[in-house]
Amino acid sequence: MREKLEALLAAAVTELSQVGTEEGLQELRVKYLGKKGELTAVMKGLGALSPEERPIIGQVVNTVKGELEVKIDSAALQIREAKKAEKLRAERIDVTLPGRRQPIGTRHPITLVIEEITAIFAGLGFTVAEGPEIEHDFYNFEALNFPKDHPARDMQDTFFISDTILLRTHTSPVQIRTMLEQEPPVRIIAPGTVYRCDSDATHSPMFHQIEGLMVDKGITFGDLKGILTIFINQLFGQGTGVRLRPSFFPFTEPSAEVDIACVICNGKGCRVCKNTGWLEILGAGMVDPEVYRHVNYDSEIYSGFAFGMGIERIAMLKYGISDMRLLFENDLRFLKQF
Ligand code: 2NL
Repeated sequence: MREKLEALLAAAVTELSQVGTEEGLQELRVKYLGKKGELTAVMKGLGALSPEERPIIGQVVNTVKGELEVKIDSAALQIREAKKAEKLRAERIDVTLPGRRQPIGTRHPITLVIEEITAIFAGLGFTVAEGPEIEHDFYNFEALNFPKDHPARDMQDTFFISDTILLRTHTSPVQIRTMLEQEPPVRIIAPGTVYRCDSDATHSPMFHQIEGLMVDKGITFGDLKGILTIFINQLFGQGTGVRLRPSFFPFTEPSAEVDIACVICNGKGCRVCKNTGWLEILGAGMVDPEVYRHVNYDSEIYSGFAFGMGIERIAMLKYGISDMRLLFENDLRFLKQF
C-alpha cells in the first residue's frame, strides 16, 4: 500500500513537472485529488486494511495528499506569476519617451501683415476697433457721405442682403460706430475682412483692409503726413520714399493717395510699378465735416484724419508674392513658407 502511494506521488510529481497551464493543473488536481481521483480511490481501500495498519497507512495517505496539494498550489502560483510577468513585459512602456507632438501650423501672411501694422500703430497710441461684417446701409454708406446714387452703392459692387443690409465694403463702418459711442480723442485702427461683388485674377470678392482714424482738437494734414510717414518707414524700412497725390473720397476733404518708392526697383522703374518708380499703398484724408455731422461731432471743435489700405497688396509687396490668388487658395506648400 505504502509503495503504491509513493509510486502515485512520484507519478503525480513527474506529470506536474510537464504541466505548463492553469487548465492542465486543474486536470491534474481532479485526476489525483478529485472525488473520483486516484488518491481518493486509495483512501476508499483503507477499510480493507487491518486495524493496526489502517492509522499508519492513513497517515501516509494524508501526508501524500498534503504534499501533492502543496506542490500543485505552488505550481499554480508559479504559472500565475509567469503569466503576470509576461503581461507586464508585453505592456511595458517607456515613460521617458517624449510625447507625440501636434504639428503646429504657421500664420497666414495676411494675418502676419495685420499683426505687424497693428503693432506699429499701437506704438503710435492707436487701439484696435472691430465691428460686424454684416452691416446696415447707414454705417457703410450713409454716414460716410456717399451720395444715394454713388456707383459703390450699386448692386454690381456691393453684396446686398436686403434693401438696407449688406456685407461691409470697407471697415469704415467700424469707425462710424466708434465715433457714435465715444467722444474725441479717438485714435483707432480697424483691421478686418470686407466684401465686394468683384472676382477676377486681381480681385477677390472677400479681402482685407486696415483703416485708421485720429480725431482730436487741432489735428492737421501735417499730422496725417507725419503719422503715415512714420508708419511707412517702420513697415517698409527707414528712408522709404513717400509721396502724396491729391485724390477724392466722399468721406474726406482734402483727400490724398499715398505712394511709396517701389520696393522692387527702388524707384528706377519696373514691371511691378509699371515704370513709374512708385507704388500706391494708401488712401487718406481729413475727415469730411459731413461725416462728423452724422456722428454728432462738432466740426468747429474737432478735426482729424482717416486712412485706408488693402492688406493683400501690402502682403504681396512685402513677401514678393506675384499672384494674389495664392493668398486665398490655402495651399500648405505656399503657407508653410511663412
Ligand atoms: C483706400 C482709401 C480711405 C478712409 C479710408 C475714413 C473713415 C471714416 C471717415 C473718413 Cl469713418 N474716412 N476712411 C479715408 C480715406 C481713405 O481708404 O484706398 N482704402 C483701401
